[in-house]
Amino acid sequence: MKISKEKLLELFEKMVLIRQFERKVYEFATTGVVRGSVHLCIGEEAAAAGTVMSMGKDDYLLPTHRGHGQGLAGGTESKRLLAEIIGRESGLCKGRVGSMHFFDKENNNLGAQGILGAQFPIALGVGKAIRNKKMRSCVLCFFGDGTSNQGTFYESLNIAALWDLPIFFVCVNNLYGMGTHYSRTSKVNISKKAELFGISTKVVDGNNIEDVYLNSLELIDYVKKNSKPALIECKTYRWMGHSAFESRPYRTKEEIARWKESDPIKNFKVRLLDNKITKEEIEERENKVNEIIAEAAEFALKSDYPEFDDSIIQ
Ligand SMILES: Cc1ncc(C[n+]2csc(CCOP(=O)(O)OP(=O)(O)O)c2C)c(N)n1
Ligand SMILES: [Mg+2]
Repeated sequence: MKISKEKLLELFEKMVLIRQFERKVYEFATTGVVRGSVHLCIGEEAAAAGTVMSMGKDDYLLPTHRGHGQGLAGGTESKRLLAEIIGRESGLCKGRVGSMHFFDKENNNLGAQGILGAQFPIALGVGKAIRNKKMRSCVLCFFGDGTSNQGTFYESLNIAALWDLPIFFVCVNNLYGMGTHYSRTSKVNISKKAELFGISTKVVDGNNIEDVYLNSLELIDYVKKNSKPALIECKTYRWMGHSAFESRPYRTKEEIARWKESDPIKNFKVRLLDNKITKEEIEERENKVNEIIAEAAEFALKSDYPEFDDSIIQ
């Protein structure tokens, strides 16, 4: 399948939006505007945008603790997410939950998880509800490479396969769980873990958005047509530390530099130019994103904090 010019530009714009958004969160985190931990997905933009942008409007999303990009790709407004992350009343969840637990009902985003592996049994419940209601939908269940070692992953793969549940498991394999390389945590590739249960899988270059997008479209179609689970493993890399405040002592400079060579945005730009998309059309999208992020930052910073008396009950 050939991706239309408009869609290529949409995919590009979304990746740029995710990166600029995360840069703003980093700025806020390092200047004390964000309180607590934030996990950034710079470098992983294609894995987020390529998978989520292949969702249908009746599909559901379960993001991870590193989920800003997944939420934005699903249509969440930058300004409301940014306000949420800095704890303001105008935030997506009225500033009560922050970076790791935001949800967005309007965009079928059922909520990010701070507990690794909690998303799998939730996906089973959503998948079962979709089946019971005979809907033609699916749920995208995101997880990281490290999380694939949790017991809930295996239990949920087993039930998803046994009950034919329409779950699209999306692994963002960025090679590390905190400071531990995947090879030190498991002898088995993530896709092989799902294949053991008879689940269809694809392993893709998670830094190539066309590859991620086209394979996701195919797998989502398969999941919905057959009411069966499937899994995609997107091989990518996180450029930043595990959280915004970490100094990355466990990776060499050379390794980071090597992965930066396969920057999903920079390389896509080159392919867009080869696809007869002009420099001006690309810059137009970049400028649009810069404006969105500047407005989002202004909106978030100008918003009030919630009232203390109303801090728990909404
Ligand atoms: C049950 C549980 N154990 C440990 C943690 C602490 N923790 C938060 S993120 C993380 C690493 C997750 O690695 P991965 O699944 O690869 O996702 P990534 O952070 O690389 O996106 C750990 C151990 C947690 N949040 N929940
Ligand atoms: Mg990881």
